[in-house]
Amino acid sequence: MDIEALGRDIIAGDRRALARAITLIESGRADHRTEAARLSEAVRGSGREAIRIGLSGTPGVGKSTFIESFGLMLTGQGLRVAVLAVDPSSARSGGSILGDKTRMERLSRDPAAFIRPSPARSHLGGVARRTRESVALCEAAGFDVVLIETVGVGQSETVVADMSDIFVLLLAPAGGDELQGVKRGIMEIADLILVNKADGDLKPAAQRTRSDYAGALRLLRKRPQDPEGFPKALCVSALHDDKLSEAWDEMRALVDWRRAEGHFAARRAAQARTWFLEEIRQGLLARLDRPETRAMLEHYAGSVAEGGITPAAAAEEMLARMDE
Ligand SMILES: Nc1nc2c(ncn2[C@@H]2O[C@H](COP(=O)(O)OP(=O)(O)OP(=O)(O)O)[C@@H](O)[C@H]2O)c(=O)[nH]1
Ligand SMILES: [Mg+2]
Repeated sequence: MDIEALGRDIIAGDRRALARAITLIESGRADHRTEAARLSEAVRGSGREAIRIGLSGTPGVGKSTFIESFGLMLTGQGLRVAVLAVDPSSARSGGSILGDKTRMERLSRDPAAFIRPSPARSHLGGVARRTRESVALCEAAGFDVVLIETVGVGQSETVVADMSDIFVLLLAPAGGDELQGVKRGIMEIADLILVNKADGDLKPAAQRTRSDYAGALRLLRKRPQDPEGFPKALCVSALHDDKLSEAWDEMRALVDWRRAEGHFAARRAAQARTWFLEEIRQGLLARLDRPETRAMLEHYAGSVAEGGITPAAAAEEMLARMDE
């Protein structure tokens, strides 16, 4: 494959080239990994910068509905929007792709939008790495906004926040006065909380939920990357297109402030460091899978099991041999 030509086609805005490149990135084959790394490097100099928005929320909260409405609003303003997803749970992936095809029907037909569902059947680390590289490709392809969706399971919110400029948490109106079991760690990474379904009978509950969360956000430690009034909680209705432009105004205000204050670039720099260290960690782990290393592992594991050497001494010896 001519990687340099593929990179040029992506930068020229060729959507088929972008789709092909993401398929390459999603491949687990070692030669494809090498090509994907070359491709990432080839598009690095595009000089384009999208707003990367991470979006998380539990199943049924309205993520797909929100992305469809919000995405159409943005394309209506002349912006180009890419939608990617981090969904590590294999059980859901088939269903969620199907569901999203119907729920994002209009957006997926919009020529200014590009939607790519999460690759199926993979662990979080693998999906994260592929999504992160795909985000960079979408950015190079000239998309103004890249939405990265994740369903709130386990570590996936943190992973998405680590590849986003701003992180948006979507919530549903709560019945009682409890804070819906949103973990403190998630609250701490949220830049904007949107209480969705603030329409019809649910509106009063949505407003109560919003003010509960606004109160909870005020109790959190002040972060240097926030201007006055952030993080913020708002009510929206994805189904009725209500308050979506207000939500976008808040996102833009936050991004503008962070750009002006240097936090935007600093966050991306910190993310690049994090992902580099993660690549190294993954690369070292992958070395354990090499046949000669596996054989060595088996050899030492056998000795350890027989009591011929302690686990610590065996590990020391094997690591020293691997360094040779
Ligand atoms: N009343 C109301 N219903 C909504 C709103 N947004 C979404 N819904 C409904 O909530 C249900 C779930 O919406 P989805 O957009 O599929 O939710 P999701 O978060 O993508 O769900 P998963 O993909 O399963 O994680 C659907 O029946 C939507 O019509 C809203 O703003 N108001
Ligand atoms: Mg969905």
